[in-house]
Amino acid sequence: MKRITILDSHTGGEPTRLVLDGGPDLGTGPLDKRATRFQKKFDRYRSAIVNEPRGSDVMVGALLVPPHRAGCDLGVIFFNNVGCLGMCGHGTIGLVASLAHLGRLKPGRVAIDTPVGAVSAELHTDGRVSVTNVVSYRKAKNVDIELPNDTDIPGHALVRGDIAWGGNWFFITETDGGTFGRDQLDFLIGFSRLVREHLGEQGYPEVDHIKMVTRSATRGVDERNFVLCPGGAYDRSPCGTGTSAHLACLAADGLLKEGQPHVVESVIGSRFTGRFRWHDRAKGEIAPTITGEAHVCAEATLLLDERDPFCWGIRG
Ligand code: PYC
Repeated sequence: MKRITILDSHTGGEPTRLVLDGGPDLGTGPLDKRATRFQKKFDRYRSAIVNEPRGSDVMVGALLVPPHRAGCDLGVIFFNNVGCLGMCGHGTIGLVASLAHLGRLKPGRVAIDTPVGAVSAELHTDGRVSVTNVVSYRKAKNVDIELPNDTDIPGHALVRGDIAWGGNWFFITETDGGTFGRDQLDFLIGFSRLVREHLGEQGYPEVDHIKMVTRSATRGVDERNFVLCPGGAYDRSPCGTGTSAHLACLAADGLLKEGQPHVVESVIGSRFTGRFRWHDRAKGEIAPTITGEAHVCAEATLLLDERDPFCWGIRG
């Protein structure tokens, strides 16, 4: 029987399962190489930890590893129901809150190595966490994606959006119609899946997250969003990497000033506040900071019994 010690948290409703002990030994070296090793040699661990019957499509795993980059205090590889993520904003907030719960972190800053670069997180005395993410930027503005007319989602033949990096690749499309309430989830999921499928066909196969933005009806909230994750689940949190990518677009268009707060609400109403500093204004590169809070919700040991036919998770 294999045992994996975990600590579960959620950040604005989006779960993070931190693996503390019993995960695969990925050796040393740069984290992108270790993430590749994880996927090539130990993918069954990923599935056992986050997939059903122990997890669900919405679960994000966080494997705590020794850092490689100089100056980093710890390293993390995030993963979900289909593979590894470059970075994860809600997951980093969950990681910091979890380590604070264990008494391993005190308020202050921590430097974290990830497969896509170093990020830094600040644990505030009130428990909120601010994550300064990897440098984010817009790669392409006003990309038109053609959808076929014969889908069961009528009236959406052309979708216009930006392609931006925020630690993961996003297609970001804005609309001023729609409340993005939970009653619209079926439409939002179906539509965004269709967009992603056609992005791949139209030359953007790297884009695996779709972010749809609308106005929020809540005073003090700047946008409401819906984010489709690579494995088909939607982000219950306002998505830290998606917010970073969107801040880069707003900054490039002059719609948000350096340091100005931008409050983002998810489809379930949880909130992050984003801000940015210019990293390289001429190149449109920003250093985004996302602030949110996470709550720990379970301390547990996963049991992996080889006699169980679903010991390594139910793979999609
Ligand atoms: O918060 O960056 C994020 C994220 C990515 C996928 C799910 N959450």
